[in-house]
Amino acid sequence: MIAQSNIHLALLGGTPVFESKIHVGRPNVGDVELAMSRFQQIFDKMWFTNGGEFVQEFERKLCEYLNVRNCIVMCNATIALEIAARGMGLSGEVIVPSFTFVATAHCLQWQQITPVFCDIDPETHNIDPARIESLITPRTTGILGVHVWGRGCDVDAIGEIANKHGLRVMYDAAHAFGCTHGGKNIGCYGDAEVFSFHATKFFNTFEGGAVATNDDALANKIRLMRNFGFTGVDKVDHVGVNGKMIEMCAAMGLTNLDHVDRFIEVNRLNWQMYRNELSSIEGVRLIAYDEAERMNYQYVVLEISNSAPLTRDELVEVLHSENVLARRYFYPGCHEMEPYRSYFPNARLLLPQTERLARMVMTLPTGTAVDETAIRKICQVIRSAFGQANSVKQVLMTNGLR
Ligand code: T4K
Repeated sequence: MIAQSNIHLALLGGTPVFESKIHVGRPNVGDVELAMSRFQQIFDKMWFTNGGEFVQEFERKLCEYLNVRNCIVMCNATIALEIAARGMGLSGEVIVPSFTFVATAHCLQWQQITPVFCDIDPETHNIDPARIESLITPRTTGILGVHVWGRGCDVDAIGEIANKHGLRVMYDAAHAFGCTHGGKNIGCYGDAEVFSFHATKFFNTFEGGAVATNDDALANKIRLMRNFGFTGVDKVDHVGVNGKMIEMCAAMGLTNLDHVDRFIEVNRLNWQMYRNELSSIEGVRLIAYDEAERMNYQYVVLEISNSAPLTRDELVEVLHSENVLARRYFYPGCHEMEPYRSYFPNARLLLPQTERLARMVMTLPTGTAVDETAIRKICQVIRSAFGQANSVKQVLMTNGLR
């Protein structure tokens, strides 16, 4: 057990608490030997891509796991979002939160669809349905919600608005694999939902993503678009692109899918440990997960309020100097990134909650790469940083924040 006294912080001349870097987003890997034997089979069969056996098996198993009719795997979630948006016929303007990874906005802008940024609910961090209607114009064709941290959007309210105005709905579910909302698996909401299986996600296929939908016609269209629009040998009936997942990634996905419950349990226990360690620290709020739902707990999210002795950015500096690579999320909001910043220079006036949370929110390392000892040490660094806030501020003022 580590003593609760202040650590001699690296920023104040001490030795970093961790010798090597602790990451947010360290990949989880299931059974490496099984993965290797699957990789060997790929070389034995000399079938690398284009709807191979592992991709087909992975899609079948994902449909079972998610209880959804269609799950179309892709090379990554960004391409999956683009193809889904195109398959749904989105055009003109689409309403989207700015408090998200920039891929959510880019998937629209990439195809000349204007992302219209909507503010978020300060409690859920998800798109605020109460703000959507005032953004609808004659050019609006859809709403793209993001289930931030895996916590489901207010799908009922969004669905109602969409029905009233004849809009399509899709969800960026990059954070939400394995989560439920309203007791149903995320993957079944809206016209389509998109998962990311990037290496930094708790369930990964190296790189990868998938579109889940119960709309068979849309699924068929998306399948064609994923493969250049080919409907048969030498026959193209659709504009398409190359969004295919390769066999190596599907093999990794199959291997990790068997361990997904274990990864979630590890994340849940880590999250609980952080909760216990951080509960008494003034100015730090750990984002909670609904225990009535199945959540993946893949993000340990803190809001650092004005009453904390250090700002979020100052705390991140302290943690980095101890080799804890905490991340600011989502910083800055998409509306502050190019080209959106130039296109909509006044967007921030309509996004007060996004602006506020982008200054307050950070994430801490979790997953199979951290253990109880590491979590206790990370929390002790936070306590020590707050305990020596004046000295920390002075050093940062002299050296300048990065
Ligand atoms: N929508 C949302 C809401 C998303 O969050 C994302 C992706 C997408 C859509 C698009 O999904 P994909 O097209 O990527 O499937 C990462 C990921 O690249 C990205 O997938 C993720 N969201 C985003 C939030 O974060 P970076 O720029 O933070 O990655 P990077 O290289 O800084 O890595 C983060 C940490 O993880 C580092 O400390 C190093 C560690 N790491 C990383 C990799 C790649 C490892 O330990 N091993 C690794 O293999 O973007």
